[in-house]
Amino acid sequence: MTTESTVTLFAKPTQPVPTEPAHTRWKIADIEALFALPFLDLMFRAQETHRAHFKAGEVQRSTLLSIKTGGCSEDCGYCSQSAHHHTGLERESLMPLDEVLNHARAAKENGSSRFCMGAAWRSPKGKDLAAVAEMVSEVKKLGLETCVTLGMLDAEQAKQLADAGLDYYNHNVDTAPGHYDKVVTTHTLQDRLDTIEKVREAGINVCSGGIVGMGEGQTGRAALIAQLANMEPPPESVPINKLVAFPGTPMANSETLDPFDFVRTIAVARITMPQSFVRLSAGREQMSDELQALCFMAGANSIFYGERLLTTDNANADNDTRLFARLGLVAI
Ligand code: SAM
Ligand code: DTB
Ligand code: SF4
Repeated sequence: MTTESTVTLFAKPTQPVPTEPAHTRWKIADIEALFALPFLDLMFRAQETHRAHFKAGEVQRSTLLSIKTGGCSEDCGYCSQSAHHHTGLERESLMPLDEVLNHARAAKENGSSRFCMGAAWRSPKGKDLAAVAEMVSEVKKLGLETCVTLGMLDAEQAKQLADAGLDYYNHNVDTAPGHYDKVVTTHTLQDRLDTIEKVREAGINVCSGGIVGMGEGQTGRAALIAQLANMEPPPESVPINKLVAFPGTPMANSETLDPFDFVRTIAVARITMPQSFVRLSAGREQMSDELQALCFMAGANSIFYGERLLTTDNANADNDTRLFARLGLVAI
């Protein structure tokens, strides 16, 4: 039996005391060092990693639909749908199934492979979850992958969604652990991690990422990426959102992030999560074609595709088609 005294007896006196858990794959300092690389060196490493794990130029496309908009009890500082902010957004009830299916059919026709349904809830109630489970199984029948984002889940709810055939659950860690309570006070990062664990245990793929441009700084971005990259395993899908500064939210006047720091975040996500799909997510509408091309160079291999995100406009779909043709990108 190992006792404290035998450990002391056999431990080398010079051995450093570990400061991070043994499973820590990526130390924050190492991620910060990636961020600090000269831009071209970082891009080169990201391309090398990307090409070792994916076919360069293949980009997955997901279409979003807000199935329940506004009136959310949570106070997330970036969100147009929080009842705590005066954003002028109309609160809507859960969208009927036939309307959801019309949107899903259009997404399929336009070439998306995944349909993501989002609801402005802290967590779903029983009858709402049953309705969403039906949406999931009906959307799947159209030959689309399914993703939902409904807030916090308990184990039973995660199982219900898994039984409906859900492919992905989106639940973002959103920002650096040390910055979380400056952004949200009505739930904790630990609440989010608990839901992610339940989703994993139910056998659903995890979609989890964050938002940059909320005053987190480069160290904060490194801590956000560390949080994701050290998950066991890392999320299969990692959306990197650039804050959409929505009028009426506390973050409406946030300082705009240097576009190259956004590209760096994508590159660092690619290097630290080599097998994950890294999604160039919110904020694409404000990005030039050239900036988006840099994001693809940095290893982004997924986008939100279609005219709308949840409550804001997405990049124009016709322009996306042209951009894919101009860059030789292939939708998968
Ligand atoms: N209520 C659920 C939740 O919080 O997980 C699902 C919907 S919530 C709108 C989904 C994600 O959208 C958030 O976690 C956040 O990352 C992203 N998001 C919301 N508003 C955003 C904004 N203004 N800019 C960028 N991303 C945003
Ligand atoms: C994610 O990471 N980004 C999407 C999706 N998951 C649900 C949402 C972006 C929302 C952008 C602001 C809006 O349209 O309300
Ligand atoms: Fe609600 Fe989600 Fe918006 Fe937070 S991010 S206010 S939980 S809809």
